[in-house]
Amino acid sequence: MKDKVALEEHFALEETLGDSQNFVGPETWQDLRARLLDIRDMRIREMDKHGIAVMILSLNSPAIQAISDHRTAAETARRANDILAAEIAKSGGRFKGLAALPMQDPQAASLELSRCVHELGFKGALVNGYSQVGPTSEAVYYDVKPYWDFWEVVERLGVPFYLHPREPSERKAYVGHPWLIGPAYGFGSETALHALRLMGSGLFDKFPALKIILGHLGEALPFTLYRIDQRIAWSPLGYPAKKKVSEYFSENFYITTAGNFRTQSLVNSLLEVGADRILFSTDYPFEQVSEATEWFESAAISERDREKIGRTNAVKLFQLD
Ligand code: GRE
Ligand code: ZN
Repeated sequence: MKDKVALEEHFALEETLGDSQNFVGPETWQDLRARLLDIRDMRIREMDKHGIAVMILSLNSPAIQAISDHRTAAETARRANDILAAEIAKSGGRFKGLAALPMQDPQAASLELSRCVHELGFKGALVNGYSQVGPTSEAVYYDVKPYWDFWEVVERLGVPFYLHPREPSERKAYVGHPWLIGPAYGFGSETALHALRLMGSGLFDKFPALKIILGHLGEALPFTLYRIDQRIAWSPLGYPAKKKVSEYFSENFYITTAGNFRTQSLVNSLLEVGADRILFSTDYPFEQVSEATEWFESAAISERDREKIGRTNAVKLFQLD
């Protein structure tokens, strides 16, 4: 399939590069490092070779979210967004941008997102989970009330918010099992929990037009929706939101194939949310574009769904031309 669009695709600045180093051994790091820093050379070659017309780029993880000083977080986000905007301008339409945001300070995040959308032409935001805030580096999740003015701005701007993983905030249960903490498992369970907090808080009752994107085929949520709904309905512990989790998941969420190239999981997702809510992505350079593409092109789905997932859903969601 030609002219695919991919939207969980990362780059790094020299100063955020170190955040990605611990996930790989020294043999792999040299290559990963070069690919994170490169925007135009290797990346465009990969795109051309594998039929990707446009990549919507975002900073690596956790980057801004792990900077506990508000001002440094805001300055670094601004610098990353300006650098990305300059690359986009030189790319002849091959790249678009998702803003890095200093979520430590909801007002600064609102201002930076507005700037990125209005002045830099960005297509939305990508945030790497909870933020570490203040001297204790406490983990702050975005369902809490101080963020609702921010969400109002996101809704008004009409752009999607990509909730991307980072390592879990609670590590006690992982002690002695470091292999679980990162992208193998902890990333997904942390991000699914954050998404569930957003849904259960009633955020989408107040701001029904919000659009949240999750990678990795929804961080396993499509597989668990039925059980979550059933057990919440039965629970005496209270659930502040008006609709079922599965309803918010189908109305306010989109999921991408980033880093989850598995037909069984894609078919489960299709059965839960339908082809209009699933978008192709690779998770480059943490994944290979070749592997993502070869899997996607031959996955046992209808050609009409392949067209939607590979391109037209993204064109609509991001108003690409
Ligand atoms: C990702 O962006 O999803 C990612 C990382 C680091 C390691 C693996 C991975 O940020 O998939
Ligand atoms: Zn990613």
